[in-house]
Amino acid sequence: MIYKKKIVVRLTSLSLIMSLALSTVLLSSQGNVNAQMSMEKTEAGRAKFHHLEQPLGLQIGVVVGGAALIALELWWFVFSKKQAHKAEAKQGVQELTITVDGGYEPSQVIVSAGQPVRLNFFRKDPSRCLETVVLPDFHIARDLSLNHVTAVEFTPEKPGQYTFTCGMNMFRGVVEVESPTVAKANG
Ligand SMILES: [Cu+2]
Repeated sequence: MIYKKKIVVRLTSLSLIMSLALSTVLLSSQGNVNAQMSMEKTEAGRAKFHHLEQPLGLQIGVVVGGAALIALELWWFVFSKKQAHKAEAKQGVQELTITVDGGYEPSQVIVSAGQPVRLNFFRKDPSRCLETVVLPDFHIARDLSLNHVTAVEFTPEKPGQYTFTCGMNMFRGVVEVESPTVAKANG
């Protein structure tokens, strides 16, 4: 639910940015047209109408191109967005693998409250930055050995958002803990 809201907020801000960019492009192309027109006037006023058509075509091209860019951007944003991953319950433990490589993937995991969680951190990144994972809310700080899976276990009692970070708090992920009823309703 919270995640969906975030997407809507991000989409809105993205489309705002894109429309701003588009209007800037349009304005600057309009400026070019005006500059060209005034140049035509000084050179040969008669040819004005004939020459006006080309910039108009250019403008349509800019609009179409801009619209295509927006569509592409939206498509990329919606479909290539890293999704939140729901931990799968196996024998009473909600388990999920998180790849540690230039950050955490997935960086958003969904679990339900009151059930043990096991996050398997698979560290591929040799940088020392990511060698420790910290879950402050669960008083966990664990060293991750390179190219190995390190299991981190805890049981979240209350719904909420709990962050996990690298030792220096530069990379972050979030454990979204849902109440068991919500988790059931979402399937
Ligand atoms: Cu770090």
